[in-house]
Amino acid sequence: MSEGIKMPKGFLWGGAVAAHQLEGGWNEGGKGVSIADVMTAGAKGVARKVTDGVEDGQIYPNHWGNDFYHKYPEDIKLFAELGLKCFRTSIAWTRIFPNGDETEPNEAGLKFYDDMFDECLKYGIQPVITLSHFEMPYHLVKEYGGFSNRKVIEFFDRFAEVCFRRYKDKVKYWMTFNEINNQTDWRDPHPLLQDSGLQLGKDDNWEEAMFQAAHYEFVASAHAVQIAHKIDPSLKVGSMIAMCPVYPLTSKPTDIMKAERAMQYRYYFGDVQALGFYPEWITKYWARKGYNLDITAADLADIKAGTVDYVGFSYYMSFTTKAKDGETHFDYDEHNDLVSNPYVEKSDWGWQIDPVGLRYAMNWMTTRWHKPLFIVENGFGAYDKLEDDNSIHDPYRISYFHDHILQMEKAVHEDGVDLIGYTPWGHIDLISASTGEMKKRYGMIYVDQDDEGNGSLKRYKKDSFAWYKKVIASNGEDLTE
Ligand code: P53
Repeated sequence: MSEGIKMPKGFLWGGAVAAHQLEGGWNEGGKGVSIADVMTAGAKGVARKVTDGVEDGQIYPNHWGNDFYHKYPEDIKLFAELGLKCFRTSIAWTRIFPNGDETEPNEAGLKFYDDMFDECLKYGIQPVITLSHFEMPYHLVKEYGGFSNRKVIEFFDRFAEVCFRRYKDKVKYWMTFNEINNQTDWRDPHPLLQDSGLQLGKDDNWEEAMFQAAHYEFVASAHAVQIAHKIDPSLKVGSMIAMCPVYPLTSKPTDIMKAERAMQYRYYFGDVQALGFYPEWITKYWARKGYNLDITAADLADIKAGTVDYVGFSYYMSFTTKAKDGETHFDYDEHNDLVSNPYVEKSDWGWQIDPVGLRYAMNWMTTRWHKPLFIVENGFGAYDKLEDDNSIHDPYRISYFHDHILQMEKAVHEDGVDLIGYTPWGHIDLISASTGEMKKRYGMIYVDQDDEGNGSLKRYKKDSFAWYKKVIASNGEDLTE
């Protein structure tokens, strides 16, 4: 029995990773130090530390990743066997501009991606590329304050232009900033650092700093769209939004209003990048908070002229919120305002599992932004066990994918959502972004390595490999578990 629905011809089934989480080779080929290179190993409930440069005696899991930098021919061969039509990864900014403020790019870094993309294209796999996936050069953080500084827009523009020119014949789909709205959780220093290169002090206003940095990123992203189209009008440049729809806990009108404000707050990033202007509520919000942002008329014109060609998004989970007693502004504080949803289950890391939320989110974004969508991350982080015969049985992952893909197919076939492709996250095991662990695994391909970087680095197929292979081969029709 095949309960799935065939996807339209040319649908891009793929897999997704990010340079710093799998490449390793952190100081090879002239690469500079990135934010990810100064983040230590954390664990479930234990935050990763950020050190002031690379220090002796610390564990930096992104220094080794899963060694894709050396093993990519072997890995891409496995991706081809899986049947991938596309491969989403990022270009490590620090391989191209090691410090970020050079005027000339590093040829060895450019060559690495040329070779790696050629290896993909050899098998008919098209690379889908994120320019900045949580890893700006650490030098830009230290010397310029990351995106708190308007000057960093120029450095990003140069990086983007170099990449578009060099790879325009190999890469059609691009994204500018990974999960640009992750920083709505601005009370946590990590999203601010990963998204915007911000390192703030106790006395800074972190929320205001987030709005300012995000603004400069919107301008940089809008520039990138325009630069790409000038170089080659057929290039498609998308945004990348972390889509966790926020539900009201109950049908109490105040809960509904709270959830509405939460959606406005988490997704104004998408409004700006897809519609080309700031939503009405936000200027009132800034005024009430007394925020004074550097936003010029030229910036707003750029934002309007550089709306994205499509909306790339990640989907792992939904959120739920409720209003506090007596609340009147319904201000959303992501760090403190989320509650548990009694109707859904959670992963071992507490991420709520909600397949229907994916369909809901796809409908919501389509009606609001009217752009093609691209699911560029979706997946289930779990503990896996390598058996004595080198098999890995991961029915939980198959079931997660089954349920989400089915909802995705309904959104396309029943609701008319225009969807470019689907690239599950970490189809090969890699370093977790939030915890730095190896044992929070997403892959269909197992990598034999532990949290400290010990292991044979051998690759093994999990049960989900054969399952996803069949899904792709039937273009989404055969989802039988
Ligand atoms: P890890 C938070 C919430 C949703 C997605 O995450 C997130 C995050 C930040 O960790 O990140 C994306 O590895 C991100 C990837 C990341 C993946 O989700 O923390 O784009 O880099 O690895 C999964 O389990």
